[in-house]
Amino acid sequence: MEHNDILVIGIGGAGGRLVDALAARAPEAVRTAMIDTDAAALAASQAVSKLQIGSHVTNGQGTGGDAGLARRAATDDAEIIRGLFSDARLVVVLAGLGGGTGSAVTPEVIKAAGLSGTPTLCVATQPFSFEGAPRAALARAAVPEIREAADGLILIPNDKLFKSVGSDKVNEAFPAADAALGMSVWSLWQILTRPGYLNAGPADLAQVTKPERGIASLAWAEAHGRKRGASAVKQLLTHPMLDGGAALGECRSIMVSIVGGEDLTLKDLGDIMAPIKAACHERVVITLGTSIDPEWKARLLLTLIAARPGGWSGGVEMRPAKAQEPTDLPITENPAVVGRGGVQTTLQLEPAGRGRFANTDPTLLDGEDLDIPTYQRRGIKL
Ligand SMILES: Nc1nc2c(ncn2[C@@H]2O[C@H](COP(=O)(O)OP(=O)(O)OP(=O)(O)O)[C@@H](O)[C@H]2O)c(=O)[nH]1
Ligand SMILES: [Mg+2]
Repeated sequence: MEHNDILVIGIGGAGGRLVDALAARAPEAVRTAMIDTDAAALAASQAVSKLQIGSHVTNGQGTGGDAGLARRAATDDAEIIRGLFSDARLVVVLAGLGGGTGSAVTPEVIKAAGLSGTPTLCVATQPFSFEGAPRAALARAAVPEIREAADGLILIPNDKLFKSVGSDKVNEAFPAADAALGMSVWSLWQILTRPGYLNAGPADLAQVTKPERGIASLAWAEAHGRKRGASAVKQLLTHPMLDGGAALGECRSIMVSIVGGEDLTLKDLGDIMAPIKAACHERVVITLGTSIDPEWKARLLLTLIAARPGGWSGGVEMRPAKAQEPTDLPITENPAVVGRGGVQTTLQLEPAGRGRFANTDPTLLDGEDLDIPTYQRRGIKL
């Protein structure tokens, strides 16, 4: 994949800031766009292409959390949105769910990309718990729609993102969180466009992030010095985004990306991969991609994407969108469904997730979180 085959689009205020954080890492390399209903946010953006939508419904003021208004903006200006994708081979959409524009325009942009035949990966943040119920509801409503339309979805709960940046001060934590996320997306971009000897392509990325896998999460670690491999993997396996690493035992498919300098050794790869493999389920499919960049001499950036069938703590929890492939889960058929040759419709149960255990430490047994109902852990539809 060429470096300009990937178009990165930020949607709404947060999406725009994430794109800027990414572009700050690789100013000339990344092809960027921002779509917003807010003229001032667009003016502040560093994106190469800027698209103001819905000016007749929002007057360029943003939607103030009104998803209906944002949806109208997107449908009214669908034609110009479609124009963005013309020669992209992969569209990466970045947005903050919980705002009007981010929540309602993101699914529309992804659907439009799909109609033009362009695969999409969406990386979206979920609102802080202190932002309140209406924003949480907007974000929750957007997720199934995005899961339905996107080829891949990675969800980043802001509560956990900010826990990972090591600063409590608002004016430090926001730039640091956006920079960390921008850096992780950059590492994926780097792996796809500048592969090393161990390659991971868009198909591998889609395998891990496709909605049928569950909810994909992203964690990262940067390290330098002689023991950088061991140090990076230690950080990664205690990363808040991976629920401290314990939940990896449930993930059946992960992707690891390593960006390093020309001094990256096989020993570094071994130091990194052995503990990751040990933390995962014995039948996990691991895809490893490396990228060598002279700028990363004596340093390395480790990024891991893992999909967990029941979702992660602090985020949206749900059953897998569709039945898992037979190789993924030990129980693949429900005898009640297949045995009598009839068709049983799926009960429309609320996604149970960890329910009232959502904010507690998982009760782990053999890598399984017993706070998640068994039918959900096994991917069984009732
Ligand atoms: N990580 C991160 N999250 C942000 C940032 N700014 C806002 N958010 C999150 O993103 C959500 C949406 O906020 P915005 O992006 O400002 O909203 P919008 O998409 O522009 O939507 P409207 O302005 O309501 O039309 C918020 O509820 C926050 O949870 C940011 O700089 N970084
Ligand atoms: Mg806005």
